[in-house]
Amino acid sequence: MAETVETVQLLSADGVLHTEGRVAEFLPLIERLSESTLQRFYRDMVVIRRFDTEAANLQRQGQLGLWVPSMGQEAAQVGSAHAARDQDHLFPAYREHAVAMVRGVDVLSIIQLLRGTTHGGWNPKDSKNFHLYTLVIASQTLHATGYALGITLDNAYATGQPETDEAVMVYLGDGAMSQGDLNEALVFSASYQTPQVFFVQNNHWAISVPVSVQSRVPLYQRAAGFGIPGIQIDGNDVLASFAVTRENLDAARDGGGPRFIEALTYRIGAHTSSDDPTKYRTDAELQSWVARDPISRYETWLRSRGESPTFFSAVAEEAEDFAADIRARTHEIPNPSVDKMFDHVYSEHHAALAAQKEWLLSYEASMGAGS
Ligand SMILES: Cc1ncc(C[n+]2csc(CCOP(=O)(O)OP(=O)(O)O)c2C)c(N)n1
Ligand SMILES: [Mg+2]
Repeated sequence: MAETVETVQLLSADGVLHTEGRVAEFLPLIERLSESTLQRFYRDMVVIRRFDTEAANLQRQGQLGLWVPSMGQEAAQVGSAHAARDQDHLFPAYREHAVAMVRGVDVLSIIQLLRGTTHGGWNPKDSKNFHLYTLVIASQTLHATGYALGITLDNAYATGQPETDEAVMVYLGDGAMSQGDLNEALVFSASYQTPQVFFVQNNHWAISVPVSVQSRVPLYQRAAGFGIPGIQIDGNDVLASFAVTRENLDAARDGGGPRFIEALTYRIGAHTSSDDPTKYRTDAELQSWVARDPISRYETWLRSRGESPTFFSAVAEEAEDFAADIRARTHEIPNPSVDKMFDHVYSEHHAALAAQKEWLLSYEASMGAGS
């Protein structure tokens, strides 16, 4: 039988900060934050939501092949991303637009990816070790654990101590919990006590399959079977997401081995622009999550502690400018030449590929100018 679940929530759905019970252990991490950091959480959530709607519109207008909405998951992403330290390595799935932005990725790169003009998008070395999007479900968990294992080994040779400077965080979804890759990553991570956090955004759906089918116990409780401490948080609470992730990443960094966080949240939009969620979920369920919106509860809290109305209007204006800039730059993205797809298949010259490239170029040329 599953044990009783205690979800860590610092901010209630109506924006009141809890101070009693288990949350007390996390409050000092929030109390230490500067006003500008608290403002930044709000700004990032609002800007990325506006980006998300703009990108969805661009997809409907034929500018993108596909869009993957992140609406509703802003608090889980913004809180955890700010909890990571600059030297940490973050491995995303494909919906972590807010994490990308916080780590310094120009999110136009995500647009380019879904427009099909780039196959990678950004260089992790230029974006505070935010690694590339991964569409093969849960494969990034193995990449992350492999990287974390490398840190462990380097550290063992260099210092012989378990503490490290760098930690790793991997983002995955509730559906990814059912993949073999994730379960292998958990085994290796526990065996070798890698400095890493598994951050699951349980948005309750894996396309049309509800999490209730994927797991008969709360997802975080599975971690215990691997010998990994697990915790469940209200993923729509940016403060809980920040504080719990900060504590767990630092524990992993300090030699405590891997940690597992399940952030309860909800995908307000469709799985992708190719999906119609009205076919498999009820409006009542959707509305129950809209009522627990991550941005409005945080705004209520900021206002209750005296944040000025001009701050909120400035952020709204910034979000509009951000979206307008994305739209303008999307229209300016150049089309890559057709032979570009061959460029990074092999690191060295490959005769068969060269022949294919030559064939495609001559075929294109046979179409005449303007093809
Ligand atoms: C190995 C693999 N199997 C199937 C798919 C098709 N697929 C794409 S997204 C998805 C659902 C993933 O759900 P979840 O892990 O909860 O992430 P979410 O999309 O909800 O963020 C599936 C099955 C895939 N991309 N890779
Ligand atoms: Mg999911």
